[in-house]
Amino acid sequence: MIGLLYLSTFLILAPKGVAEVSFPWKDDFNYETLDEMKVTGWTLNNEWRMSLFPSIIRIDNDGAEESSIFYVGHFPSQIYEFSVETKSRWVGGAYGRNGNLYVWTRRHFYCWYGDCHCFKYAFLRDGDRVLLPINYTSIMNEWTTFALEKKGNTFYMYQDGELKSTYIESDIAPDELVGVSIGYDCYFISTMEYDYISVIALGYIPATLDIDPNTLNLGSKGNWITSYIEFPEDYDVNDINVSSIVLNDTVLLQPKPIEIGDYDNDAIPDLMVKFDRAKVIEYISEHVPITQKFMNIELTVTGYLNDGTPFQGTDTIKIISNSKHEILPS
Ligand SMILES: [Ca+2]
Ligand SMILES: [Ca+2]
Ligand SMILES: [Ca+2]
Repeated sequence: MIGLLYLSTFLILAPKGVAEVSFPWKDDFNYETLDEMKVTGWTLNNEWRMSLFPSIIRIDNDGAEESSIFYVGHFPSQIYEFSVETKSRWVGGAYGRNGNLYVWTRRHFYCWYGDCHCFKYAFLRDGDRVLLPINYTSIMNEWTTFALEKKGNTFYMYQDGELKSTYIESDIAPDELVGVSIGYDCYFISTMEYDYISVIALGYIPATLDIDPNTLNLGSKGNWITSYIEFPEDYDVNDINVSSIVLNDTVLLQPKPIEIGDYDNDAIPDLMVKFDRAKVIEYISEHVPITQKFMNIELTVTGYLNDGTPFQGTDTIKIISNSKHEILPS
């Protein structure tokens, strides 16, 4: 049984030196070797039962132990809403269970699959299985996608793009995504192939934010903090409702100047907005525990498009405290 113990172990043992992935994230299993896969951050549980084909991983279950692959601890923080999808097919053994799609959050784990033993769809929360009253049949050698989406506190379960069921999470505490896995938690003889697994962050557009200056002296007197906001493809900074822009949920932007240009010459338009430097310094002084003369802090700019879609971007700057700021013991 895949248990919470595994998750805590993986969180602690999450390979160091593997870069945080950006979104949307998709792993197509284009690996030559399982070792190559592990280098990118995958943990393989009983890898001797796994094999790679062009762009596919095959996972055997021999009826004695589970086989599963984990990708945990590499996603950016603060992803509370997401869509996770995998494409699988049953190619051997008596038990063709598609999906087998696990989502690990900070507080829970979930799994969505078609249960061919009971001929029903099934949803797991923290190991408790709910068999859905919807018939399910595996068809050998046929590819199918299973997707699990969380929006607000509701999970949406899809097969091949068709909504099959929903589940409302009763634990309303913010719960960020920490990883995904696919594979079996049970002891049936089965061979499954997986074509890809992908994760999309929902809820906000992940903006690229650059704050200028890179180093902020808390004793300095300049007028502004400048921020440049870029959007990923498919989104347009022209659609931003500029009056909604706010820094760290607190500091409103200056009404002027606001400009769309390309200050970093990467052919991606950026929206430049400015914040009152004194207000940003006041915010930092009140909210950031100053433990050293030089520190890195994160600043986040959020806002909405005219149609209400939220966006968010974070940048790290260095701050230099001045004599007015008492340095707390770290
Ligand atoms: Ca593939
Ligand atoms: Ca910067
Ligand atoms: Ca640009």
